[in-house]
Amino acid sequence: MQTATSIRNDWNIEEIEAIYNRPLLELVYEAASVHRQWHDPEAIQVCTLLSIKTGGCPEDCAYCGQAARYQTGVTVKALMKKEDVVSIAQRAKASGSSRFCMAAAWREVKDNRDFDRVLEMVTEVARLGLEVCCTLGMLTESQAEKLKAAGLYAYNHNLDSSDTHYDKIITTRTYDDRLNTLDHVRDAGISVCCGGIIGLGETKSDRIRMLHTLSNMPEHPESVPVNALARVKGTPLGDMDRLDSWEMVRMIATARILMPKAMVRLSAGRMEMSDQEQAFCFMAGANSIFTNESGELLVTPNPALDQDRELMQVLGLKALEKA
Ligand code: SAM
Ligand code: DTB
Ligand code: SF4
Repeated sequence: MQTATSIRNDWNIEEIEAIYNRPLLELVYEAASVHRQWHDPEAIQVCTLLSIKTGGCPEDCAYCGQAARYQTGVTVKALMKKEDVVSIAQRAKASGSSRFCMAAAWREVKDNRDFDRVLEMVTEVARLGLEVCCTLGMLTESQAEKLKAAGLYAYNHNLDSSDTHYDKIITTRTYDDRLNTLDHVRDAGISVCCGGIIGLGETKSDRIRMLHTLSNMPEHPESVPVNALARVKGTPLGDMDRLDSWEMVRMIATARILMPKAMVRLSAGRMEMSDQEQAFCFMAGANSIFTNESGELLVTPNPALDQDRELMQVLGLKALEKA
């Protein structure tokens, strides 16, 4: 693969705006071209996402079905047993996943027995030969180091939205809290997974600002999940309008052009997309999806494994062994 485009960390807002606003097919064509310079266009990384601790979260994220303060009907579940997590990871590997992400509905990690159990899970899942990722909320430096020592490959911590829109969505923590955790992850030598959500009532300029923050990090995140809001009844954003999929395509294509090396993940929102809409996202440079044998992402529906397998076959895509 040739590497004609270079990696830049000095994008300015006007440049990003110009890319984002290009005529759609021109934008997709350019993103697809960049994609081919850095990645195998026939490969998609399938990541299994597992909620290891569900619901009852003290935070007030307006989109989230797991926040204790909203009546969403989600059943609170304590931290899973290590053995159960490891057997799900084994099955995930057997079904073609090369990355396994464990998510907990925590505001932050606390240094207690639950964290010790997560560290053991990390070690055992890593031993299976999977890229192991966690998303557990805020981390201190020493917690990031412990995760690294346990064998953690990547940590997911999203910006969620732009700095300017952030406090309309979450008030129980700040944008700087997010950035601090990301610094701790980077400093511990863990691969960074960081993206956001669109469809939260933000403006186009908010989306561009979020892409600006991501693409100007001293090192780009190795992984950029692009989520469309999965609307959950009972949350403040439960009645939002469905996001126009072309916005997803623009977001993915712009992320691909700004951060050519990153894995761009078509994350939440696939349940409401047709095969054709998803195919457009892959054309625009998305090269990963999340899946789970339960048919749920965390607490919202997600396409079944068979359905994804069929879509990949129709599009001639193969599962990437490892990124
Ligand atoms: N509690 C931890 C945290 O918030 O960092 C980790 C788990 S949380 C579910 C991980 C990410 O999932 C959030 O930062 C958000 O970007 C995304 N997310 C959560 N609910 C979502 C929804 N309903 N639609 C789209 N993305 C969502
Ligand atoms: C990410 O950016 N998307 C995934 C993963 N990281 C943890 C989570 C999406 C959650 C979707 C809504 C739900 O099922 O709760
Ligand atoms: Fe809690 Fe994470 Fe949901 Fe926010 S997104 S309410 S921190 S589980």
